[in-house]
Amino acid sequence: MSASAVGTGANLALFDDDDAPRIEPLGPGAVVWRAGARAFDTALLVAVDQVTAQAPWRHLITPGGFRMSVAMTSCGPLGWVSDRRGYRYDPIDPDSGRPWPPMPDMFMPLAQAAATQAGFDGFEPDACLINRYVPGARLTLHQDRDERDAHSPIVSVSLGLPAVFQFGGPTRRDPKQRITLVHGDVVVWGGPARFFHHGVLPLKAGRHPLTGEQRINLTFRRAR
Ligand code: MD3
Ligand code: FE
Repeated sequence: MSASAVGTGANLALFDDDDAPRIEPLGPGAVVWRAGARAFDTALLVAVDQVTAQAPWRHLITPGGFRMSVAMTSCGPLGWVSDRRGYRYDPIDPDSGRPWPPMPDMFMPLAQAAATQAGFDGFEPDACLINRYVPGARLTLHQDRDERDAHSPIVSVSLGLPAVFQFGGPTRRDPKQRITLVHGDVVVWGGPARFFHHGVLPLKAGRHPLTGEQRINLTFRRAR
């Protein structure tokens, strides 16, 4: 068995090679930290359950009147809201009338460690959006441009079933790369990539030992 061992002398096989965290550049300002969140997966999923106990999953309605196939919630000072009035960041969960739940303890250090590793020091996210995909759910090609802070990156953490992520360029018709994001992958989108078009293809059916028939994605943003 080959393994990346941490420590000297001791036979500490913490990771199989497939599970060992490693960094892959993806494009201008975009970096994938493969398996970067793998060591915290169970704690992250417990924390997601705590958030959704206070701010349950919901299917937002786009300004065009379509129900999103992805279920969402948020935590932290700001959450993302969509309705027929448009998209915005809001400190109040419209479903409860209360502030969004706080970010669970390990969220901030993980997001900051990822950002720092990709060259974005001092990342102070004020919103964490949580997306839930079941088989067939998808996110059509879009740009994230509701955040007022254009200098901060977006950090995303994938948990559960794998997804095929589409990543284009500054215009809608730019050529697109497809990359598969698996359980534990962390991606930092900064610099020019911050405003590139992107989307998620319909989730394929499957079962993940920790999440069942779902994919959970966390995105950390500085919205204002
Ligand atoms: C590239 N979420 O919530 S995460 C979103 O997997 C969103 O749930 C996807 O796109 C998901 O807005 C993708 C990766 C991601 C997030 C934000 C980006 C990629 C990005 C912003 C700019 C460029
Ligand atoms: Fe997005």
